[in-house]
Amino acid sequence: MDTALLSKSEQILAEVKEIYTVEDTEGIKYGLVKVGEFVNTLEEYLSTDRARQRQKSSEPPPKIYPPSKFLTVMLIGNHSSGKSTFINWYVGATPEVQKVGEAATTSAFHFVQHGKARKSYDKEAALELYPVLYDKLFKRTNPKTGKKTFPDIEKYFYVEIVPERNRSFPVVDFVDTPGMTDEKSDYHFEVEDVILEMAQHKADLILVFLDPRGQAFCQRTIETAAKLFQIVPEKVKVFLSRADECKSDNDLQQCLVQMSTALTVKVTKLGHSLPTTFGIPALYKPDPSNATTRANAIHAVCEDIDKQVDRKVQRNIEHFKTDHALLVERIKEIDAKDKQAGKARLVNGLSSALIFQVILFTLLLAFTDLFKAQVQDLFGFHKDACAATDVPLQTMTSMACFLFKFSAVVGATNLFYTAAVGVLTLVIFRFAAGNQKVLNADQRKKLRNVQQYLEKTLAERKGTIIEDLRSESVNTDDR
Ligand SMILES: Nc1nc2c(ncn2[C@@H]2O[C@H](COP(=O)(O)OP(=O)(O)OP(=O)(O)O)[C@@H](O)[C@H]2O)c(=O)[nH]1
Ligand SMILES: [Mg+2]
Repeated sequence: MDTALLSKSEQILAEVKEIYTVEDTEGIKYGLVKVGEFVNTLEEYLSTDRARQRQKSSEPPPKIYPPSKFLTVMLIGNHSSGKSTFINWYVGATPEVQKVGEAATTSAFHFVQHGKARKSYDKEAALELYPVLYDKLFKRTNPKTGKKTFPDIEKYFYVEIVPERNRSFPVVDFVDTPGMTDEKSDYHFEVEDVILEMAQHKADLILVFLDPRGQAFCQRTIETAAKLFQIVPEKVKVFLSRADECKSDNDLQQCLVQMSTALTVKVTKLGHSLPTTFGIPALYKPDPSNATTRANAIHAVCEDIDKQVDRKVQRNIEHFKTDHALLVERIKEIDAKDKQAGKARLVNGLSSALIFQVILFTLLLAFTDLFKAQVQDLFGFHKDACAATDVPLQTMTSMACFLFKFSAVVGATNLFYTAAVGVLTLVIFRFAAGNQKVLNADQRKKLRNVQQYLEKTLAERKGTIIEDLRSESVNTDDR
């Protein structure tokens, strides 16, 4: 990573993301996403407690998602309320990234994010850049019908990568949404449902734009905003946009009261109330040629975005710490389960094979004279010798010659029987060892490597990142 041009926040966000996604062909570093998949595979293979628990509750194996290195700011609002204009102003790119105009302009979801070079993606390629959304939105199906919940949604996703470094744009990912009108037929998909999904799974901050001119079209925006206050109240900020167009301060106040009342009514209908800090600040695009002195919240929005970036950095570190700790724990469980399974297999196998041998030996001794004679011959004692007082000594000497005599006593037929009994013993060993699986040499080696990587390399890196964050806070406080 070239860190020369990066701010500390940008650096930490990028580093945490890299920890999740790095792919190292030499097998020295392991992205946590891949480690998660590997751990899932081993848990399923060894049928650990976690895997069985999941099976019982029909839960899929957990998927690890890399935390985004961008703060996602989603803009929603009436059509022509100035959403795209705000993004263009913040990014400051020439030519502008988003199209603007008085007619309904944005009819799809446009992600505008920082990158090394200007690039555009659309359709599935665009959604693939957002793995959480890809899984939660694009791939999601209705369990009853098996049909996609949001059919063709990928047709309405675009990503614009822009190299601009103005304000905090390098760490901000804007989502420009289709302008709202009260005509449902204006959309090819359930815009509101997609916005609510994104609010839960993607957006960190949601800016709702209501413009004075669009009061007639407000209903849909107000309804959606009310629902957002119901599900993610901490993320929502409402603004009266294009405030410079209000003819007088009186008009502006009237607009604010109307909007505030409409929103309060909707939120109350949903059985909720607006946050105590709720207010609708007015904002507009600064225009040097316009001498208006009206208060403009646009700079406060920028400060708020900066604050949210700091929180995002902390959240991502927490996210990493939690995933790291859980993976270390799960790997320890896998290791313990493998050792326990290996031990159980050996004990079961050996004890069953031994019991089989003892039974076989006893039976042969009891029922076959030939075997009896051979055993007596092997161990060098006969009925007469048994009567002698030096039997133990004689037996011990004979035991020492066991192998030598064995080859003489055991003929070809007996050798065949011995082999057969040997194979049978092995079969019994294998059978008695049970179906409990243990890791093979390759799996065990990789597990050891991953464990070492997590417990040593990543643990050290975690310490450095936390230290970096601390020193950054100290520097910021000093300023
Ligand atoms: N005076 C003034 N005009 C603005 C402001 N913001 C946007 N506009 C104008 O309003 C029109 C609509 O702006 P857009 O940014 O396209 O609005 P939008 O919300 O993206 O519209 P849709 O994409 O249709 O939803 C454009 O002509 C802008 O130039 C503002 O703060 N003040
Ligand atoms: Mg637009």
